[in-house]
Amino acid sequence: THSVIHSFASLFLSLDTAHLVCIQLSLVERDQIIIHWMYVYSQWEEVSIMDEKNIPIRTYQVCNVLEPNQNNWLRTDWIPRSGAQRVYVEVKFTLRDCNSLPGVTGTCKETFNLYYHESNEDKDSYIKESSFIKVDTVAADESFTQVDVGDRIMKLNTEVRDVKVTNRKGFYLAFQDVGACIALVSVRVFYKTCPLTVRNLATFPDTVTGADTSSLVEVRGSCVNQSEEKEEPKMYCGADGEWLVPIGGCLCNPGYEEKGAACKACSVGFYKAKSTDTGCSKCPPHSHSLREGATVCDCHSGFFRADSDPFSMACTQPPSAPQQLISVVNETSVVLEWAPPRRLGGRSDTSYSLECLICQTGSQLCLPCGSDVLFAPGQTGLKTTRVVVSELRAHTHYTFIIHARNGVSQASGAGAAQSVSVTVTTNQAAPSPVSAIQASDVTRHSLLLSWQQPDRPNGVILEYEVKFYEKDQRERSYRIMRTFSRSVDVTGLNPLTVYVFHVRARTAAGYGEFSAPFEFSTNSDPFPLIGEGVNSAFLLLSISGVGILLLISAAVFIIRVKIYVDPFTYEDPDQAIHEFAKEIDVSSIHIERVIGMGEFGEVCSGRLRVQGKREIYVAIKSLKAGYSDKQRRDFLSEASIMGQFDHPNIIRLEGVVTRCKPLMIITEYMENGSLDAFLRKHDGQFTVIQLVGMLRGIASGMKYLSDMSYVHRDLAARNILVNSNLVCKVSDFGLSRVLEDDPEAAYTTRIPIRWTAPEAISYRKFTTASDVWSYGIVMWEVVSYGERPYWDMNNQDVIKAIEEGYRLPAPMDCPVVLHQLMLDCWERERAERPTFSQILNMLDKLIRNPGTLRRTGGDRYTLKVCVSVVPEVCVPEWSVCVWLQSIGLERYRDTLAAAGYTSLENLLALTHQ
Ligand code: ACK
Repeated sequence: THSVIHSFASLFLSLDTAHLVCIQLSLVERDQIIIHWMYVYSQWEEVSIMDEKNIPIRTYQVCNVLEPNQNNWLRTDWIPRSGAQRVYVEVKFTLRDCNSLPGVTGTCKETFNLYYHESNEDKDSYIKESSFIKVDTVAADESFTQVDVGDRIMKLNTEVRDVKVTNRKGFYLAFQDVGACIALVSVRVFYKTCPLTVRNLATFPDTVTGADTSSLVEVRGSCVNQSEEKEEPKMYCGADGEWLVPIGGCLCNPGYEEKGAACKACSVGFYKAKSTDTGCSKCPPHSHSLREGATVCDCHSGFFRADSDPFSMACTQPPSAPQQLISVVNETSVVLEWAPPRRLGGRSDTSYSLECLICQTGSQLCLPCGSDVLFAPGQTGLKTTRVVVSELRAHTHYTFIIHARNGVSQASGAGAAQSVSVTVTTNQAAPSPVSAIQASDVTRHSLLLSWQQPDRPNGVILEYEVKFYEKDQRERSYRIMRTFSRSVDVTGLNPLTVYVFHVRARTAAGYGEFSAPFEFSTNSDPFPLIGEGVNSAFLLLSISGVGILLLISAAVFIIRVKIYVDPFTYEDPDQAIHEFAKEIDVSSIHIERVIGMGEFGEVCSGRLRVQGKREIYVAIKSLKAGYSDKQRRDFLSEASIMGQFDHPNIIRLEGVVTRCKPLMIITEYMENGSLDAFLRKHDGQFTVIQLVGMLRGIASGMKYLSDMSYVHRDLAARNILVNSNLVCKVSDFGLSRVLEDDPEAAYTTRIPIRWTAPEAISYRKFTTASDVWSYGIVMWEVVSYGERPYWDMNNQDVIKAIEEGYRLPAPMDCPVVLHQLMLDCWERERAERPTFSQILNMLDKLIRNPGTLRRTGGDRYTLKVCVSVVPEVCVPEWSVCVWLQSIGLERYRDTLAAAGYTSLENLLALTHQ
């Protein structure tokens, strides 16, 4: 009825006009109908058709190509997103080619549109068209369904579109037909994942790709079983579901190796120590593994592995003992040398250590050596097979044990067994340096110096020697004091002056090293500084106490020696001369005659009358006119030196004349002049005892000079003067030493080569010991009555001969002991020459026992020189003639022949007389 239709139409109008309503009317009664309706999306209908293979399939179809303005929608159910971010929609469909449809006008379309709408829930209700977002317009891919002769051929199109769905839990898809003839065969909705995979021993899970086509999802892998992370394993999942760029990865644990994409345990007999090792390795020599999955191989019994050994290294053994230990003792040092062990145990890290024990004589008791013993290059961890052990005690038994060790000695517990030992006894040695020098009781001019005994005296200390000098003077001039005690009172110092002291000890083995320098300054106070605020009574007591102490020490222990002062250390030579020499008024000198020529001018004899004293004979040396400053200084220096001496065998200085010209040096007068000329004049006229007496005098003078630390440098018979009592006195000071300070002077004609010790010739080492050498030559001069040493050999030949060990032979009738003493003075090593004190003692003994002088050598010096002489007058060669010629006495040839001395044999019987 109309009313029904009307009400129905109003219902219809209330629906969205965009949708069609499918209405079903059921007649129930005559006046009653039931109206069923449902929403349908336009004209799409579900139809069963056959596919290409004639298999029935269900499709949605629409084909309103004849009517304009088509808008037919087909919507899917709600599709849950399931974590996907981009979904792919694969649509399979057939599409009719508009041209293939007869009678269709411009209303026919050949595309449809794909839409989507995101939603959190399955609303299952109406969604407005405008809520959908268009994905794409889909066209047939040239795969229109064509019309063949009377029959339709289905051609299936497959189109895939993708869309980002990230906002809601799910979405709907919708297909909009705008007037095409389509059959939707299938719609497949999917998303992509990168599939579970194992890369670099790390597992990467199935991973949903990113939202954008270009996005990469970073995924962290987890290490497979029995593996550990080497570097964080990472990989990127690309939008197309492909894994890209693996980074980092894992390594199989120790005891496991990579096989396939997993870690498998090492087999028996194999091991893998570290995860970084490439794979399981066979156990190294002398080791084994009994179980699978070993991380290390165990050493066979008797073999060991050091903590530092790599597991890949073979197991090894400790070394056997060192072999062939040899010791060489040198005073208080011992050199130990040995050969490496016979068995090194398969290792190259053998090292040695040295155990040092002091063992008591006659007992088994040994104690470790003290820490003061030195080992070079060291005591432990030695790689060499030689050690020098020094600073040992003298005369002591030591046991040295050499242990050989290697890297497994400790592990094997056998370190101590691999050793070899030797026992030695050290020799005599000089004392070690004294230490802890102290100064006390310091005054303007004195101080009390004390010190500790050397750590290692190495014997009984016979005395201490103290050497000291003003710091400013360095060692140009110094003084020496000797004492038995460990302190000495040093006097005669200058006030407020810094002095440097060195002390050394002497034992039977000789002097030790000097101590390190000890500096101390004298003060300006005449009394020792005791402290401030001391009362005068205390001061008085202290002073008298110190006085008594000084007296006692001086009386009992201290040998005080005056030390010579070098006048050249004075800036002003006149200051030195007036300090050491007395100025004489020229009017008190009476010159009588010229007796010779000296270095600087005439030498005269005369008389000196000093007021209050008796007139004495003097020698007067004068400085010739026209002298230079240097000549003046050199001339006066002799007096400055001589003036410091006071000894019966040293020429005595009476004084100087410096205030008027010519300058003069006045000395005691020596009636017999110089010794060499005197002896030549009295050839053969003295007894041996007289000659030894002269030598004793010279030795005594020289001892005095050496005690004063004065080195003469030109000791020769020509520089000894003889007085009327045959007393010999040493003279000629100053000049020679000045000249020879010149480094170039060693080979100048000024150096008295024949009298000078080799070390003084070659490197100007002028010492008391070189004076001793010269003294030996003087002895020879004396015993040979002024013969020229080495006769007429030239200087170069003399130097060469001495160098080659040649020494002057005993002069005629020379007592063997005297010649032996000469030879002692000519020891090449200056330390081995006797001191003047020893010489003096020796000569004193000879004088007391003249019998010892009786034995003379049969060996005549003449025989030794003959060989170098070419006989000219001795034709045919007659040995006596050759000898005479060599000594310049060929004029006696006939006399000797006449007396029956025709051979050297009977010549030997010739006595001095
Ligand atoms: O051999 P003579 O006579 O002794 O010749 C020399 C010379 O002067 C040149 O040095 C002699 N002569 C030097 N000093 C003295 C002295 N104090 N007494 C005697 N003669 C001396 C030296």
